[in-house]
Amino acid sequence: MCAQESNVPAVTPIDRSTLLDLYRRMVVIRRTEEQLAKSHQQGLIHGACHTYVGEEAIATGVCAHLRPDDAVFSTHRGHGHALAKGVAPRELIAELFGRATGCSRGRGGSMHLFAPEIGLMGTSGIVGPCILQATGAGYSFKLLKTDRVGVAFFGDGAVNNGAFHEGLNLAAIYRLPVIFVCENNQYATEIAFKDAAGNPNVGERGAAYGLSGLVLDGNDVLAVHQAAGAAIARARAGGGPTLIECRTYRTRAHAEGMRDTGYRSPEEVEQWKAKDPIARYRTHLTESGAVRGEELEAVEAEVQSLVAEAEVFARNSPWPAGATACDHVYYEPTVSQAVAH
Ligand SMILES: Cc1ncc(C[n+]2csc(CCOP(=O)(O)OP(=O)(O)O)c2C)c(N)n1
Repeated sequence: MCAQESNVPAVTPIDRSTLLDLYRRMVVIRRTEEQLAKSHQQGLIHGACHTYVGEEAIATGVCAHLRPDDAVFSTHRGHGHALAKGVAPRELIAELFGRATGCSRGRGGSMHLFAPEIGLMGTSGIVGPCILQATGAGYSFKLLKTDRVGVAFFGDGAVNNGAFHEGLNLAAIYRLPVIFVCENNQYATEIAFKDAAGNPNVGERGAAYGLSGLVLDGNDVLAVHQAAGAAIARARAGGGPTLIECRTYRTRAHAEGMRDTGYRSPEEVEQWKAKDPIARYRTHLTESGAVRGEELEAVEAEVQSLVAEAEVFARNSPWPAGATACDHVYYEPTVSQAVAH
């Protein structure tokens, strides 16, 4: 737990079905990522594949509070955000396999996941702009007088980018309904954040822009769920933006197939594996008596078959037809929209 966690409101009780749902969402992300890592080794994924293994508590805790009409913008490490926002494993795996049944119809691959119908407004291989896109979404939600929120997920590698400064400043000026979630996994590829930041306390930077900033244990799904819930409720009620720094760790290489030595020690990786968010949560649930071990095993078994079926679905899906290469690339208004314009 980090010192600034005193900013987090007192924990309110969560009902059993939500407790189980949080567990299931994390397990869906973990098993899907493990499958994708295997598929990458088999040559089924064309292009990069950055997994979210070790960071599942963050997307899960935040997205549990979001509605389909809230907008999420994410990064190159976006599989977990897509799944937590509601993309089905089969649509995610098919997308990474480049198939027509993928969430971006096979056009995007790992780093360009879109499902606007459920508010996944895009993941991006460019570090930083998701902060500005979420700020823009928040601006439009405010102009439209809705209670919708924009959420940006980004890594520590994005916080010394100008987009961070511009987005947080604008959101604070207009008190926009935006949640800025920094997933501080301590490294940007092979650069340690402590060597790249004059002030490595990201949550503290919120005060410099005039908005609330928190630092959380990002491997504690209940802490993330609690803090994100309060921040999202405040944003919906017109209370403005929040910056949430979640301290976490990626336990696999930066991307599948990349070397994972020379910049961090095996001991450090092992120390973080011992803080695995899913194992920790499982222990908490069973030891507190909130949920029985058999219930969690049933969830594991259900998710295992879900992901296995999703992989078969993706592998058997067709490639996009050549004649459709230009479809789904630009916005295509319907006839009535075109007339209205
Ligand atoms: C604007 C920009 N600069 C550099 C890169 C190259 N790049 C790809 S991933 C990455 C590291 C990102 O680290 P972080 O934001 O902390 O996310 P993480 O990979 O740790 O989840 C970099 C520098 C890029 N994609 N975009």
